[in-house]
Amino acid sequence: MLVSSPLSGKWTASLCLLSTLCTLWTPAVSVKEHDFKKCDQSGFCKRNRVFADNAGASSSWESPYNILPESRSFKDGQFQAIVLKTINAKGDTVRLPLTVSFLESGTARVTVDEEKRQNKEIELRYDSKVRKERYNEAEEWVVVGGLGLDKEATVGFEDKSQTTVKYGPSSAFEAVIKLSPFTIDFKRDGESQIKFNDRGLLNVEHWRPKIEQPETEKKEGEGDGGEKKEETTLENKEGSSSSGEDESTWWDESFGGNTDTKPRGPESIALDISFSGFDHVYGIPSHAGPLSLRETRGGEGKYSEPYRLYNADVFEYILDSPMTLYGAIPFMQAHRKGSSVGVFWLNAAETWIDIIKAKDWRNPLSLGGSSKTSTHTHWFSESGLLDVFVFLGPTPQDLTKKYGELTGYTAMPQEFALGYHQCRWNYVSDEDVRDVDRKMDKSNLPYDVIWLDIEYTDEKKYFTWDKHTFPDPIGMGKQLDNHGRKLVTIIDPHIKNAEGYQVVTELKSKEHAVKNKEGSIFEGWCWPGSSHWIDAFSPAAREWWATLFKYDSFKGTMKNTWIWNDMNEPSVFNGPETTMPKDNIHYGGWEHRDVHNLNGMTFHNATHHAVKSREPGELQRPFVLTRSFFSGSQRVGAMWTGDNQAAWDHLHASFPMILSQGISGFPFSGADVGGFFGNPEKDLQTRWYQAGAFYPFFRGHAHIDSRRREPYLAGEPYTSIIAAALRLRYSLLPSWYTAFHQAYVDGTPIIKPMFYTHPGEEAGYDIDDQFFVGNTGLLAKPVTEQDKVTAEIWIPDNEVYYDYFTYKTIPTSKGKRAAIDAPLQKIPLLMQGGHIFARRDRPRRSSSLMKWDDYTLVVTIGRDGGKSAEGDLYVDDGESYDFEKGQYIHRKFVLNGEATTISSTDAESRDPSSVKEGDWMKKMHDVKVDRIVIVGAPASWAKKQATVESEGKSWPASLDYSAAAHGRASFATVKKVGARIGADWKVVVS
Ligand code: NBV
Repeated sequence: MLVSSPLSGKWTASLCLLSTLCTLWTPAVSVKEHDFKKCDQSGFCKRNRVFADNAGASSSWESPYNILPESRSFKDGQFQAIVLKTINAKGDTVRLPLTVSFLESGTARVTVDEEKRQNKEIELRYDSKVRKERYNEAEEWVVVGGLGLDKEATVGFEDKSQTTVKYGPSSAFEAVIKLSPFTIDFKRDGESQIKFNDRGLLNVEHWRPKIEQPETEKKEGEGDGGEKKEETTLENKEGSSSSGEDESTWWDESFGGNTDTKPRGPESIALDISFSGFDHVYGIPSHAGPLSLRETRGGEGKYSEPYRLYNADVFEYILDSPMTLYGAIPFMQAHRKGSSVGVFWLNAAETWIDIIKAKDWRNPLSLGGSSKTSTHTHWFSESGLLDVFVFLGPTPQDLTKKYGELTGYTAMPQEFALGYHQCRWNYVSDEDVRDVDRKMDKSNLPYDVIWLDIEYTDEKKYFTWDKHTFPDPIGMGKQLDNHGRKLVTIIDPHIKNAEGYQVVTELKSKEHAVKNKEGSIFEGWCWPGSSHWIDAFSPAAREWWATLFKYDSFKGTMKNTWIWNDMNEPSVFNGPETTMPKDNIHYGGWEHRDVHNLNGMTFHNATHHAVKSREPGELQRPFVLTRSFFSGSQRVGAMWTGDNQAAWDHLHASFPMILSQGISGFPFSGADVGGFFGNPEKDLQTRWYQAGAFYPFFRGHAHIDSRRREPYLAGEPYTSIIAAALRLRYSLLPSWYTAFHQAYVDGTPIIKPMFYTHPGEEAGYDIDDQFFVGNTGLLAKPVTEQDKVTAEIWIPDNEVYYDYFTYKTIPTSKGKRAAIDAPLQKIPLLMQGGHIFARRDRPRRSSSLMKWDDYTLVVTIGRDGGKSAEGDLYVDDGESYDFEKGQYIHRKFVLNGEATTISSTDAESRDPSSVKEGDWMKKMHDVKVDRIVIVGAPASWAKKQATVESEGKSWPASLDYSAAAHGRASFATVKKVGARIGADWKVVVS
């Protein structure tokens, strides 16, 4: 049988039966766009766009959705009513229960369901395999808190046309719910921010019986990539054929040779959401495009397709595109000066989002009469509930915090996970791994983790090793452990369908696999050839999955082995759009269509819990990387942006993508350093390492067909420049870890775009190639263009900025672009005045070897001349969950220029006696602040001395002062400070 892989590689099934040869396919140049649907090839997308066009074209358009006035009730923070949808000219209606919940957090939630109808024909239509209701379990996977109802919310006004509810902080928020047609206007301080159904595009495709027609009228298939398909033309009982609706895609729908049987027929939900007065919207990752989202209905500089969220293995993806990628976070933020608001569309089915921006007309004679832009979005999902959370800000920080309250914050990773990861498809043997490990050391290249891709297995049978190439995995693991290093092995969700393979035998006999539409185990093609897929929606399947990771089950793994989940969209080579048929069935009788975008997260989650329970009383925080994700995935690990290319434009595209992840609640993200496909030129590889040193997840990776490119192979000067980038990352690890802690506490992104840090500066709203790192004041703009030797960094405020490496004061001011020298060996990196951040400067081979090293603090004097600077440092054992029991150090550093002291106090004002110190905290008594570097130190310091006061003692420390020269700022170094990092101390300069 010939299988043409939608991954656009060409190989035959017979080759893949000999699975080691599976990799002999030839990759194509770029993604085959026609392997993935365009909107007009996806029935519900096309129908909803047409719906919008018809509505927009008619001046008399009226949304057919009205609230039944007498159905309204309001109790304990919840408004409930029945929305009636008029479905035909006769005036027949369908009842849609509406709930608007006002949450204590100030977030509102709007849910529209479909009332189950006593309709025999509908009942008969479905056999027992498919669940007969709209999918309503996304919340169980995604939402972990923040659902408490706001009992203070009150009805402010009600009459026969509307109900207005006041809610939120100081009742400053308002939801004006209009009855006819049904609309909601969300206001803050009386000003409209977000409107639902303002354009009348609400569309709930109600369930209806399928009337089989005699197969007389056949027509050519639509939307199947040009192939012919046979399809019965159907007529709908409720008369909508005469209403002009396009019914051709209501039932069976074909694409690329696959037919989706759609047993429940059309059931999409759609809504227009307008952001009043906002002309920037962000979020809804993952897409390879700009951070500030583009318009999608054509025209210059605009896309003509909607943004799509349908997790897929989009091989060699194209850039600047709204095409779907591997993961989906349906959280969108709108931003303008003075206001940030957002919506979270909780739906796991295929989703598309149109964006248009329009000038609002305003009477020029009225006050504030200039026209402003509003962003009008239109969301459509193929099935499930309409379930939308509304956030009224007003700051970007409020949005990330409130969204995280619902979906959870970033898991606190082990510290090693922030180090450098060395990966390739594949290290060919355990000896190869040991060799790379030795060579990294020999070349003074720090790293923490080495990775094994699919070739380590015995014929792609996960949980096994190829005995010829990896005869001694334990010996390999031990060598790595000697330097505190880890191993990551890949485990994918497709399980090889092979005789005698225990894992597949159990998967089948215990019924833990995804089923096909007939209710038998689904079989498809992936790396191992014929495969089955674990159904991680099933609790029993997840329990079984956990047994496979036990050390005595997955032999050859050790405590320093961690896991990589790939292909979990899921990728199915012979499936529609490289994934599973939508009519497959999951645990609970839900169709794959309903849960598709959750699939990757359930698998990632199952692996996370499996690894966490490898042995009783497991103490380490798991590390599991995922390719596919959904809202909530941040709670269980890291993600990367998939199969990019060794090309400058892919390097450039990585930052908008990672910044988008950050503001969308999943900041632990990175892109393959060096580019997955192809062979980077040395300068590209070098620049990519400099950029990667600023990815929250920093991993070099390469395709099996690419040339070996471990950084020691680059040769000089490249290897040394890459080593410097790695060292920079390692020295700043304390600050990266502190930033991760902040993300864990309140969802703050780890690298932050300009609109997030400077929400009042409109010129920064489009900027997505520079960012601040955590709370350090470090402003980076890694070079992502070939032959570029200067970087123009946009300066967002009137602070003082210093070059990180030269201490040169940057002659600039707010709103200007400062030209920074950036020859190949230099990363454009500035320090904003007014901060204090921590480093560990001693070069080591891995992060765990730095565990007991002393700290350097860097103080940057701001434009107030040193009256104040602040920063913090969070440290814990970097491995266990003891931090949850208070076993951590969290310091706040303050420079107070009046009295010229730099002090360290507990950042959370904890009483030291409240925590009984465990082993790690005790050992941290030996860890000190070694040096403090003060960049921009006042000239008066030239003649001053430093005294350290801590724990009832005081002692002198040497203070070296260097005056400003040749554009370089003055700086001072306090040496051998010797105060404990965990104690209160003060350095007095007098
Ligand atoms: O497992 C092989 C690769 C992996 O290296 C890559 O990082 C993933 O994104 N995997 C995809 C499967 C096939 C890629 C063509």
